[in-house]
Amino acid sequence: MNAGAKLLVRYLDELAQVTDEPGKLTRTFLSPAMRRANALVADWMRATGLATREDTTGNLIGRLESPAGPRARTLLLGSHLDTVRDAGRFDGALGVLLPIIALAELRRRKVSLPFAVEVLGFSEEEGVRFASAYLGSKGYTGQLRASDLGFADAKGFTVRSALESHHGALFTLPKPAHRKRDLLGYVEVHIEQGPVLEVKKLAVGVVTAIAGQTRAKLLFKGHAGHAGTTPMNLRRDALAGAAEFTLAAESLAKRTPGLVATVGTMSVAPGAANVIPAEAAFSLDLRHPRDAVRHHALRQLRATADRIARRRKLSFAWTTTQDNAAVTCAPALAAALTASVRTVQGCSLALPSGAGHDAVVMSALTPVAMLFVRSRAGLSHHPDEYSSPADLGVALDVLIDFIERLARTHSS
Ligand code: HGY
Ligand code: MN
Ligand code: MN
Repeated sequence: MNAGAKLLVRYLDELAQVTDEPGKLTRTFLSPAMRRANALVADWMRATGLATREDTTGNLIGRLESPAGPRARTLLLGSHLDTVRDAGRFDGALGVLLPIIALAELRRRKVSLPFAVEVLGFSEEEGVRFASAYLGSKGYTGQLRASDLGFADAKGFTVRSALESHHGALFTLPKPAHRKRDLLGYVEVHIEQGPVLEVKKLAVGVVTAIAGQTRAKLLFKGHAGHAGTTPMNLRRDALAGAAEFTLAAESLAKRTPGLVATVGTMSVAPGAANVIPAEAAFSLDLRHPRDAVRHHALRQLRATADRIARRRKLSFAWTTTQDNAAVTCAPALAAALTASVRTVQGCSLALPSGAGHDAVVMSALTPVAMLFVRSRAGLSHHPDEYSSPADLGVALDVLIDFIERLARTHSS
């Protein structure tokens, strides 16, 4: 294992100890653990010669100026530092830490870059706290909207109140961190979170496109009642309605190639074993590589929910909290990344991403490309998420080769 990969493994392990939930890895938007994570990663950035700052959306930014001067364009690298609940230690963190080590290696080799580099640690990609993902990269690219600031977490804090208490100042919607013409592109290294590279026995691959994604909050409302005395035909059971909808979403996805549907959270009120549920509030996550298929599935599921509500005499509400179109990676940037993969790995593989990534949001500001690293058993969003040090070493060599390749072909 090369020295860079060894250091990367150490960084990943150390960062994985920074959590809001002792005994498991959980770091959510602007939490105490996120503050500590930003501080730790900023130390590593500064040790590599990057100037660090945190923007008003809580993103950590490490910047390496170019000897070519302030007019040089900038290459963006990065990923997210927040995690899902009980997460693995690679999702997001890998894409922030690996570029830091790649830049340290280029400095050791005394490689002078004709462009500046920014390593980005986004403050919120998973959408765990506010059910709306990408708040970090939306802030960085000037795509945060007033409607994003109104989402509330489980304790009733809004995005706006969380941001203002984090910084102790009023929050104003940020402008894009850069002008399009000042950027060379955004490259994100990320674990595949799927089985393809493992099946193909490859350490890394290059992403072709990222699936479109819709997330929504759904609410069925019925009527509480006595579980022992209320006849079945007189009930207005909100949880039974939500369960019927969940199975309908699953069966629609099973019969629609490429569609995935997930109900990941469910809360029931009043929540007693002997009371018929009056309310069932739950989430829907719907994805497909083609937007037309996803939009058609959404129409079908809304109609299904309305039918269930009418038949069970329930009320129903649907709030879309996120809707991202599918994104195609920039061919020229992906081709350069593929050339580096071929140089290091001997061959490359192009594959789509079913998972969402900050690259989706970054694509509005600059061309994007992604490098995937093999995930053992395709497992992710789980503490057993794993990529081997050997594969991490391959990814590191690919990014180093890619940056040098860009430097050769680019004069600012
Ligand atoms: O949910 C996703 O696709 C990503 O892990 N945020
Ligand atoms: Mn994730
Ligand atoms: Mn991720």
